[in-house]
Amino acid sequence: ATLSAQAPNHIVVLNATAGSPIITASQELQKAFQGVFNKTIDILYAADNCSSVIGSVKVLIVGTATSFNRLCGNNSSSSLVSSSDLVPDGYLWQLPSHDSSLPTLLLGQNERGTLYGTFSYLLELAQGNDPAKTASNATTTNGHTTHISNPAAPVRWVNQWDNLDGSIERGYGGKSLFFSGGKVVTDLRRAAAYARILASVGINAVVVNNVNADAALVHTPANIEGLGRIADAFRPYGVRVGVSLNFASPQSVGGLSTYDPLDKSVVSFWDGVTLQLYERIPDLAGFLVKGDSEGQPGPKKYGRTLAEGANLFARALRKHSPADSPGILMYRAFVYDQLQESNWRADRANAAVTYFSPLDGQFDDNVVVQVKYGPIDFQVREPASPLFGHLQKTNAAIELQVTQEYLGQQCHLVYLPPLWRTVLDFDMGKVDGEPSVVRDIITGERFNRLLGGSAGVVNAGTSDTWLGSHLAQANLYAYGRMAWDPTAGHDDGNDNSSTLSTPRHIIESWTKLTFGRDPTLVNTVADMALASWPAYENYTGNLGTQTLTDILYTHFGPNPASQDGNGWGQWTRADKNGVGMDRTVRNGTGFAGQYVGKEVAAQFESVETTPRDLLLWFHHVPYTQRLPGPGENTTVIQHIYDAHYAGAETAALFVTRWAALNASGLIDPERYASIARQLAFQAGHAIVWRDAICGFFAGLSGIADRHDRVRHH
Ligand code: GCW
Repeated sequence: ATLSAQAPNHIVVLNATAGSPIITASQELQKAFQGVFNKTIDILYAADNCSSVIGSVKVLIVGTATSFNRLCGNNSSSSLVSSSDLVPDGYLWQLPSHDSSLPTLLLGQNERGTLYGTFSYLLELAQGNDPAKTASNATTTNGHTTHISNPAAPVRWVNQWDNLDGSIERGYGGKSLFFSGGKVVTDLRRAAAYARILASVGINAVVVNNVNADAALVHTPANIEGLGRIADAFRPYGVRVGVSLNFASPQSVGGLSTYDPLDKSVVSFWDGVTLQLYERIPDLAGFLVKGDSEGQPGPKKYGRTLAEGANLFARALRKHSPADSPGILMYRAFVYDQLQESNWRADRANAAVTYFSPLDGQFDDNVVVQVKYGPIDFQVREPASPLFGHLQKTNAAIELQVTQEYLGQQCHLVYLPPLWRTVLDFDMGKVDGEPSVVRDIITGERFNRLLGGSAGVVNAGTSDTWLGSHLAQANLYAYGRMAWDPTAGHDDGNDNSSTLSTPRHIIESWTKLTFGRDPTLVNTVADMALASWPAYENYTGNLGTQTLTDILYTHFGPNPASQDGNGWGQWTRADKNGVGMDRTVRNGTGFAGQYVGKEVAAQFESVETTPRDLLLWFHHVPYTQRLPGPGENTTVIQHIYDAHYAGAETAALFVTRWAALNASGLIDPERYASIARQLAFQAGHAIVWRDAICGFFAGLSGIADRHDRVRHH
């Protein structure tokens, strides 16, 4: 009852033009008050002053802080708000105490910020929370509570790996929302609905096409027009379009004899493309480029550095974008060579630092180097990429993967925030006496950079569930929350009353918003989610040996034998005596020495001080090696058996936990059944995994399971 009292008599929109995110914000409020409190509330528009609309009546005002001060600041029933604490996309709420007649204010630093402030306000109401009470860093003075929220970083992007033919690389949720048959689709209503989802969690741009970019995308006026239509569909939600480019386009579609980034004709080719794009999309977010990686063309062919390659696009963007918000060039650090496995010191994990560290300081200011969280490729466990510590004069963003490529491809429940936290909280070690934690590096705070942030590979598609699984949506929600605040879900041991202070809080809030607030329901989903990544790690590849899935093509299901014996470089070096990659400086690939902090490098140099989770990532050990560190010091081989059995048992428990919800009727039949089917598959597949991995290692090592469970041929 107290909450529904928060519904105003009128919603007042300040100074907004048609299609502005502010208008969207007012419509979302109207929809929500109708849906949540069953109240019909009208929208009033205030263009030049707000005295006619505020005063005696209870109003909720949406707009930018600047317009508020200009239009309403001198009104008798309101005073100026202080907007100096807001950064672009940030917002403030000013919430009157219940007996006050002051207006409720939802004000953004810019139009996008207004929408973010509105959504986050509504997310609180929809969870049954009183926004005035749950707001962290809120101050209460004469009759109202003020809460300010700023994004920690400007880059909060999504990457879609959509191809022009409508397929999505590593997409598990249907076909592309944007492309079909080489063109942009006509009906973009689903694309707009996707932008709404993204805006609700603070995402501000989507790169709509695959990093393995089709050169033809930017080639025809029809496609540029199509990209423009996507941008038009996104704009009311404050989501901007970004485009992946193919380095070789000047040659393959432009008819030039070269794509050398220093060649004048190449420079003017990209100038032309960029100009055309900005003519149609004045708020284009920028470009994303994958060069010299996995067969993609790049600057190396012409003996140019990756920085010269990146700056080519950055300069075209700089030239044609608005000076106050230059287009951003995201340049992927995912560059590696195929190596000879017979060379004990060869290591794909070394590549990013080898290529990018010498270039630190050579990238233009509007370049952001986009670094996958781990040095290999979205594995179930990796140490954070050491490259983060080397980008001290270069803007950096972290690349996370919401699409569960190596993590069960949406057929397995794997709740990812705990994995992401291990990377965001990873300390690269002391540089000039100060710690260098990944979350502080990507926000630009640690090395004093103006740009930085997060890129999440999402791959939503035409599936009713967007991602191909109801529960996988929690990862998208969490991604947005963590991109806005990379400390979200970081449990610092203090109960700072933030609603998102642990990974559990994030999943609880998502569950309330998605399924309802019943405590049994919320606890069940949260317990399962939090157990899911450890379980998946247990029944796939534990101790840091990577996922052990089929590496050659599908990246789905167990195939431990596929890791080794090829040039992909995701080796485990499993043989009859032992397993693990020796990445020490002393005797291995030297990867451990890439961490800028000497103390971090030293920790990984010895088996005794390496965390168990990463043992086989850093060391090649005999199967009879005892596990280091606290806990049962069983052998490596026995741990492999035990973990796989434990992981599969946990997956089996999900099925019964979920079934209990049906018995109590806490969830609608359709979603209940869909999730039940997924969990049943997962439980079965976990056994397939368990037996494949245990059998493989039993056969190779010839060492029996102490509990006599493992069979092999
Ligand atoms: O993880 C690998 C994927 C490729 C992907 C590549 C990349 C888009 O298997 O499908 O290509 O990484 O991130 O570029």
